[in-house]
Amino acid sequence: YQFWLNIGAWLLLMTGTAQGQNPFITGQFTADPSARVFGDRVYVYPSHDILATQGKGRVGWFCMEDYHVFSSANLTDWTDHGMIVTQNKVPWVRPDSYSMWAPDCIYRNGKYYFYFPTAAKDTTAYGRGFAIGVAIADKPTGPFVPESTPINKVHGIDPNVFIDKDGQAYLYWSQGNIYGAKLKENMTELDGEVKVLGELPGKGLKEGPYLFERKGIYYLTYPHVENKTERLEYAISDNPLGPFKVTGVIMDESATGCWTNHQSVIEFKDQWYLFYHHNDYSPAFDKARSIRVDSLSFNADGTIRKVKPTLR
Ligand code: FUB
Repeated sequence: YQFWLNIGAWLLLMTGTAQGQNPFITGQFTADPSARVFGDRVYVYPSHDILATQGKGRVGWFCMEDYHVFSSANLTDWTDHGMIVTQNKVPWVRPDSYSMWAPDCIYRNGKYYFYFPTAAKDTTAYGRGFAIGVAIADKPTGPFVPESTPINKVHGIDPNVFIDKDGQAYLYWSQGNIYGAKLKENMTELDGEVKVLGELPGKGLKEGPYLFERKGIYYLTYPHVENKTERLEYAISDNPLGPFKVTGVIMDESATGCWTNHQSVIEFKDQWYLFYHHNDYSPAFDKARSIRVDSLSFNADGTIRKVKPTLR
């Protein structure tokens, strides 16, 4: 039965939508889109969902072994620049893990820093095994060279990096709750203590942090699940490390029944956008997801207007 569900999902994916519609990437399953504006293009660094088979990943669960990057000058025509990092080439990864989960990428001083979580071989040092690594490139499309070890003192998933106007960089990640710390100028080491970020809702899993700044307000966005599926929420602060005050919902629980959602926010050509995912191409199996984008807007007081996912 699962076989026929998978075949159905693949057919939907390969024959997907016309360009310019949601989901906007066809030809492969994508999730956890981290969008960035580099120059005059938008680059999207998503996770890459594949289907686990006996002996490769855990059947019925997430299965991810590499990352691709996509770019567009108009958010309609997308180019797949190919695979930029694979678990086989990362020296500290557990080779049977297939858990290259939600990544992020940022530019600093002529280099592009790609952050990714995955299971580490060294489970003594990294608890349940999830650590966060960095791969560095001269161009947004790579080639990215992974560092030989993950970032020291960071245990968790879903890295996100923010560079403030004063040049200070911050790393955020999740492990049940959301954590943040300053990064050194080299972008590969923490600089100072790890902080739990403020008064986020106590109940339920919070993951996928993505921080952005607009008109002096720091917005910490994150998926939060209390019941069955994740809701995109946000909290605000006047400081990148908080304390943050829970402020509202950006997107309600998934309309398609996808357990996860995961967001990023950019401003491109004077318009704000929310990137997120659903499982449109695989309605019967929500570990095969597809990334989407919709416009985002703000009220006069800086609060975010709720986004309704556009239909296919
Ligand atoms: O894609 C695997 C995990 O699912 C991500 O790391 C979470 O944010 C959730 O989307």
